[in-house]
Amino acid sequence: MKKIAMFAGLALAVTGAGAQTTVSHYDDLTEGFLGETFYYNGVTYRDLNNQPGVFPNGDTFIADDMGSTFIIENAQYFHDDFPGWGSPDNVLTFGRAYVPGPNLSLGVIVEMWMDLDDLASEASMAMGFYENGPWGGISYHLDAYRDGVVVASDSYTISDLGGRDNVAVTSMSVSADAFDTLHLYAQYNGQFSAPRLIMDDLTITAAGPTCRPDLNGDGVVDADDFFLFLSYFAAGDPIADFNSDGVIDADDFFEFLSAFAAGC
Ligand SMILES: [Ca+2]
Ligand SMILES: [Ca+2]
Ligand SMILES: [Ca+2]
Ligand SMILES: [Ca+2]
Repeated sequence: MKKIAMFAGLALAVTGAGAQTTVSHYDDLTEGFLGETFYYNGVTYRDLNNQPGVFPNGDTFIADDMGSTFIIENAQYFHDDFPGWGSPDNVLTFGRAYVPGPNLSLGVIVEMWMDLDDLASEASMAMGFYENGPWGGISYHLDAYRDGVVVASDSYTISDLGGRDNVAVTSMSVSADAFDTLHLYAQYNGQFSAPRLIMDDLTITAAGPTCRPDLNGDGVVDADDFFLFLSYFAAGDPIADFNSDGVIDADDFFEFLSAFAAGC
């Protein structure tokens, strides 16, 4: 046990020193349509605007009404108006349309998913949008998932202070030990909604080396983790699917045992 604890301490030290951060600035891409799925900088963007929903005024829309194409928009004028926000000149936006050249439109976001090549511990994004009427009260949400389970969330509610279509900026961020997928979506009164959004500088910090059999995350692989695995296994908890094949069976038990015996 002493040896295992020592190695765990070493791994944590490496984590602190070596956290690697990647910023997706989109500025090396060409303005235009990217399609319904695209890959950039270790992130697969997919399943855009595949949900029906409502607007605050009661109007409704159906799936794909809002367009399901990712778009690189040259937003030079926006960057001129909000110096320090994002990175000139390109942003990522959504839906059906863009304005060629330095002017821009703010596309429509209902939802999208971002699959990460590598486990991450932090993610953040710069956001530009319209606030007040007719958008007031819609909220943006960013959920981080690990193996299909939400492990961190952030949200931002659009103000409703009078006037309409005022351009504003904000950011959202999530952090957890490790996550593999991000879900960005908009809601009004618990249903999907469709505000406008441009985003820039998606910033992802890689998760440190993980010690899988350390189930309780205390940095030591010991009997507590063994009994924790047994209880997940008995309960049919997805965490007990140690080989990630969607089934919890004896293979998972033996795979956990060998990882447990190997330590970290
Ligand atoms: Ca443009
Ligand atoms: Ca940019
Ligand atoms: Ca442990
Ligand atoms: Ca399994």
